[in-house]
Amino acid sequence: MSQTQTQDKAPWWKRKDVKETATLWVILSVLIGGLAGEVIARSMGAPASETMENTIRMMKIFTWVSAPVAGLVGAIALKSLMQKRHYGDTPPAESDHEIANSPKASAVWIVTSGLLCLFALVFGMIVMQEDAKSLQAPNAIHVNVTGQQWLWNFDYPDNAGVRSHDLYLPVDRPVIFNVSAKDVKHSFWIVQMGVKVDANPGYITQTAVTPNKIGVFDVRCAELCGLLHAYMQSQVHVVSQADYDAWIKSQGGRA
Ligand SMILES: [Cu+2]
Repeated sequence: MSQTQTQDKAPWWKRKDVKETATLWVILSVLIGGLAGEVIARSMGAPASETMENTIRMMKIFTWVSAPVAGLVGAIALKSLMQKRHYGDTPPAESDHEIANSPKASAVWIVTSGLLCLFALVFGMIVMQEDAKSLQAPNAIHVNVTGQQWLWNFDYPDNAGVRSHDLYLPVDRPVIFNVSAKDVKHSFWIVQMGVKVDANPGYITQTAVTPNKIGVFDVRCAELCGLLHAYMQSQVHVVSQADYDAWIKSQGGRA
């Protein structure tokens, strides 16, 4: 009894359980921020465009900013589970907890949440603005992308008649995709380039990217579109400008 009274009289930041929860909070925040950020970044593969580099950076920042929120919830939950156990039907005296009626705590929480949301909104808009840059590039090549159950068609309007099921792109050159669909809704996704846009029948949606790495990357459908949706995938070959010209020629185009 006397111990509870002494604890109650001490300011809240000097209480032992508060200090322990705070320590747990810091440890969990660092763990969540570090681990979750890495898992998110690595699960997408090495980035093959500046858009993807920006996206990964943004995901890492958002993870670090939200880690303390998850960390605080985890710390309080763990601390309660470990040291606030209670058996029987009579609730313990401290169950009538002060924080439940604290307008100050509510205000801090509402303002913090509001600021976090505002940060995510403004930051996201700046990154999206940056990503749209390639749409204005004067030297961009155009590719018409058509999704159908269950494959992708790539047409090269600068070289009429050239059509492929695998995408070929020159490195370091902006490309504008005019995306549409033949039958149902699909979603055009180049995983390692951070490009994902809906492919709707009867509409053309534009998106753009500048591939900055030579290699072979994954193209997938990201919208459940029927029985073989999971198999609706192909590849994008990012090659040098000379190899690209050679490929276009081999397909009957004039490079
Ligand atoms: Cu699909």
